[in-house]
Order: sequence, then structure tokens, then C-alpha cells
Amino acid sequence: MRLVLLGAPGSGKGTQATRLKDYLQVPHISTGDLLRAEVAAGSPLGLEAKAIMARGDLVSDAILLGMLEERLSRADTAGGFILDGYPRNLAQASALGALLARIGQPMDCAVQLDVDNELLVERIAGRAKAEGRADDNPESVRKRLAIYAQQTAPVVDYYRQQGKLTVVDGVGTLDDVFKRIIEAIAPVREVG
Ligand code: B4P
Repeated sequence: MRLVLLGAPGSGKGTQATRLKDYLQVPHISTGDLLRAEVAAGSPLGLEAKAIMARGDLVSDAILLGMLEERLSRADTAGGFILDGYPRNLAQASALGALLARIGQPMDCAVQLDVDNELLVERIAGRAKAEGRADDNPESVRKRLAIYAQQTAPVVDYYRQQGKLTVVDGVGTLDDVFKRIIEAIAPVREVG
């Protein structure tokens, strides 16, 4: 199954993708994780991305598409994948659509995790304490939420218009949310 997880920062995409990959037996591709690995490795791309990410801005579409293309060309994605953190704007959504059409692997479904802003801020503040991620400071979080509302929310409509969207309540325990996702994607799995 080829599935994309959508949702604001802190909505639980990365958290649920980790569980879903075991359940669906397909790789979890997080563009945030790919970028953080480049930053940790100190590669030229990582050096470029580091300050942009810390500010809470989006890294350039061209860099992201190149990275994603490389990742999707690996053999382990032949049976499907879970995409987390991409697309984040309409340009990325149409670039992804074109890429998947070219390799004959269209997206099967998009799952949006719905969580209100107040709770998002609370969750990210919790992660800031626990993990100290560079972009989890209050100023970056505000910026990331604003960018989500302006640029990423339209991506939800993009998948809705294609009849691929399912919205899942992202509030509850990790198990509750996971169960809801499994139920939401069950019809798509039966067809596939
Ligand atoms: P990401 O790594 O995608 O970061 P994120 O949006 O904060 O989501 P994440 O998956 O980490 O958090 P989650 O909701 O699971 O992106 C980071 C940066 O990379 C971006 O700002 C940008 O600069 C760059 N980037 C990435 N992709 C890009 C792209 N396509 N284009 C351009 N730039 C890009 O979890 C958050 C917290 O909530 C965790 O602490 C978790 O434990 C907690 N949580 C989750 N579910 C919960 C629940 N049910 N109850 C309570 N807590 C919960």
C-alpha cells in the first residue's frame, strides 16, 4: 500500500508512521528524518537545511524532490511505502503525483490526522523538553503552524478532490489513534 500521512506539526504523523510500517510491512519515509540525517552527517545539503529547519521554514522544493526521488527509487519501496512530511505544499503535491505516475505507482490513500492547535503546541512543548529538537522552540513552532495553515492545508483538499482522503481524529491515546487509522484504511487495503 502507498499511503501518505498528512497533519500539522505535532499531529502524530511520525509517531503513527512508526507503528504503521510494522503493521503494513512497508518502509516509513519521513522527509523530516531524511533531512535531520543530512544535518547530522554534516553533508552540503544538511548544512544548507540546518538553519532553515531551525527557523521553522520549509526547505526548497527542488532539494526535497531530489531526496524523495532517490529514496523512492530504492528496491524496498516496490511493495509500497508510508510517506510522512511530504508533500507540504501544492507544488510538492503535484511533483509527487507526476513522479508516482512516471513510475506507475499512484498513491492509494491519504490520511489526515486532525488535532486542534492548542494541543499541537502542548505536544511539541513536551517533545522540546524530552528531546530538545532544534526546531521545537516556541518561535519556530508558531512559524511551522502558520506555514501548515497557509501552504500544507491546501494539500488536504488536493487529495480530497482525488477521492483519496480520509480524516482521522488524532486526539486520544497512541493506541486509539492507531486503531482509527487501521479502520480508516481497511477499505482501501481490501480493494488493493
Ligand atoms: P517533520 O520532521 O515532518 O516534523 P513535524 O511536522 O513536527 O512532525 P513529526 O512527525 O516529527 O511529529 P509528530 O507529529 O509525530 O519536519 C521538520 C522540518 O523539516 C520542517 O519544519 C521543515 O523545515 C523540514 N521539512 C520536512 N519535510 C519537508 C518538506 N516536504 N518540504 C520542506 N521542508 C520539509 O509528533 C509530535 C509530538 O507529539 C511527539 O512528541 C509525540 O510523542 C507527540 N504525540 C504524537 N501523538 C500523540 C498522541 N496521540 N497523544 C499525545 N502525544 C502525541
